[in-house]
Amino acid sequence: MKKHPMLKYLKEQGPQGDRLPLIMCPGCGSGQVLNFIFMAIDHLINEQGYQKDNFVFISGVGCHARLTSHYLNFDSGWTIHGRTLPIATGALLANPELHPVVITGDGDTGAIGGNHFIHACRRNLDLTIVCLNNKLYGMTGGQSSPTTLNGETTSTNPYGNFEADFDLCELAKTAGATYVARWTTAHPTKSVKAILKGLENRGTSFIEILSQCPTHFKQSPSQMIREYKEKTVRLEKMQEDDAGKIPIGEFQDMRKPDWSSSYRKIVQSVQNKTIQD
Ligand SMILES: Cc1ncc(C[n+]2csc(CCOP(=O)(O)OP(=O)(O)O)c2C)c(N)n1
Ligand SMILES: [Mg+2]
Repeated sequence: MKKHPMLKYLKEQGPQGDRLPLIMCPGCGSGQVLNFIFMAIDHLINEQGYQKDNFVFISGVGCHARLTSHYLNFDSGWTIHGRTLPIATGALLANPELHPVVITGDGDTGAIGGNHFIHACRRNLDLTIVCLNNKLYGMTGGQSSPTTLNGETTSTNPYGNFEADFDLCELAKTAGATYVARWTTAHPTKSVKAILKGLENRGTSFIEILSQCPTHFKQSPSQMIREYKEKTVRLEKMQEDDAGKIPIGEFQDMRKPDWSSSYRKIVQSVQNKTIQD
């Protein structure tokens, strides 16, 4: 049988034998998102002279984090729930030439790691953050997360979520991230392009991918993917009667100095001043 072209980026074997297929539930969107990330990285490796060692993957805890912890044939760190960004920051500061790719979830980024998220964006750290937004805490039983839409039913909101939901892309943009986009598993080409742009951007890139959890929402994956088409609208085409639809597209795409460049600049200026003095 012909092998999937991205299989080269996965560890097929581990100390306890076969690692594949992925542990995820049938129909979970995380395999699709991983494929999008690999396709973007594959392009950089094949077309732009990058090497596998230029990347390091960091994740915390959650279903999405199993991707990093068990399957990647890259340098990677499986860390603490909500603390992916401080650890990715450490990797970046230790080696500013590295490209840390943070695989995170809506809970990891929007709830427990929310403070780290806004400050990573504020600092414009050169990180690519790919957030798999399944709109709940998948790993721990399908509880509501900050991105569970108002009115949606989860294990902790059996009568519908009465809280307001968070827009992680608007938050990233307001906090200062320089590339911000939202797509879904129903938009594979756009997702790959956004991740590629994020990796190429020198600064904080936040790419949110709506990714289905058929297990906890108790829907068929095909129905959920169809709804990603029906219930989303391109940001630039949004009209008044689109209220209630989820905006998708690029929320931010601008250049400003990233943290490491600003840091190097100030170190240089202090050193020059000391030499003159
Ligand atoms: C410090 C800490 N608090 C809580 C937990 C329990 N916990 C594990 S995963 C998780 C939520 C994960 O949600 P999300 O980040 O959206 O990931 P998903 O499983 O949906 O991919 C929680 C609350 C933990 N592991 N560590
Ligand atoms: Mg989640």
